[in-house]
Amino acid sequence: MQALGVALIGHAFMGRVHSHAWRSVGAFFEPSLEPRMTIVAGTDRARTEEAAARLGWQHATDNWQQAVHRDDVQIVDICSPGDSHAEIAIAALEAGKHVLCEKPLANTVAEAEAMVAAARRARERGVRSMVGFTYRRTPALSLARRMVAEGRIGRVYQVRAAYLQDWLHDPDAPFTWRLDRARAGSGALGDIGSHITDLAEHLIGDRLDGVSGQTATFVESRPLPGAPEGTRGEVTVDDAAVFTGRFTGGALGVFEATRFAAGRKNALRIELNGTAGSLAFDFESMNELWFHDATEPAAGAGFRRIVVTEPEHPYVAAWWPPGHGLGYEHAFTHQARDFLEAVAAGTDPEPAFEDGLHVQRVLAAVEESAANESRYTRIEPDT
Ligand code: SOE
Repeated sequence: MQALGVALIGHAFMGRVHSHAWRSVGAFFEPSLEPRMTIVAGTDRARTEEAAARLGWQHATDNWQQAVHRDDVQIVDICSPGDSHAEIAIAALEAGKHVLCEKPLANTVAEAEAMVAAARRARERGVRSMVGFTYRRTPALSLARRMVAEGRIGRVYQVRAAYLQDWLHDPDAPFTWRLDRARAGSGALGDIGSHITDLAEHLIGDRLDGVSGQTATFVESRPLPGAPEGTRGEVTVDDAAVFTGRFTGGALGVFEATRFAAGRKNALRIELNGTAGSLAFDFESMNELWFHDATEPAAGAGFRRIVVTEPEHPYVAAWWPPGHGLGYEHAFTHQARDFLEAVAAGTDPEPAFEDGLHVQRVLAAVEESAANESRYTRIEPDT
């Protein structure tokens, strides 16, 4: 079997879960190409060497350019903060390397456009690219898409999507790069709002054609780790974002992304209501999909729970016997498998950079709408 060398850029949370995926994909899926965990790049040499040893990478470097341009590297996997995505992805594509890039694709629409242009030029030379909207590959959500495509809920009227976390609920939770607009692009909106935007569109197979949004920053500064006691970093992104939108096919969407939903840890919830029924999912119970068949006689109808652990369910056959559920990390292994298969087949993996650019446009439109008071209809105060 042909082996392809992988260079991982970044080794924090996303780098660790991607490392797990590259390590496990061969053992469970027998992909047509074998990924070789060639090199990991970070910003600090000692910490990157330690990460390489712990996560299973052959080499470590504090110079991403060096990793990208190695002759024994054919895939570049970008897990670094958003402000580095465009530069690394474009350099890698120009060097003829296939690119998997974490979401959101970029920090701005302009960067995402440049990345799409580079991806298109590279595609003509057989070089593949993909953006990591990984939740698409959670089996219950892949099943939901299959059921929508099969017409099980009919024409979709409404989408209700929320991504709720609470890791910033404590006002003294430390400052991180994710709270710095220059590094992260936006806050909850881009980090987790991007996921539900992509997912809603992917599940119903339709695009948003406009949005109306509001954003808020509830805690304006936070303790700066490593700085003298009392030093605080300014939060320059949204803590929460809400928006509504219309899909081109006529469905309505309601979206909510927040890091302040006390008690909600990683509650990615999505519900679809259609002419023939409804589907509902919550990542906190990720092996379950709820389905209501509105064509059944009303007396016996109601939401029923599908436990998505059968071999007939997407991706599941490669793992455990029925009932032995999967976790957060498994979708990343599915993503690595699908990426490798597309490279082997000479086809374009999905979601493409074009999908990432479209989501970037939605995020920018939400911010523009939120900033534009003239599009905000005020309610007369009580007299
Ligand atoms: C942090 O909010 C985060 O790690 C996101 O960046 C990921 O994309 C999501 O999978 C989990 O939450």
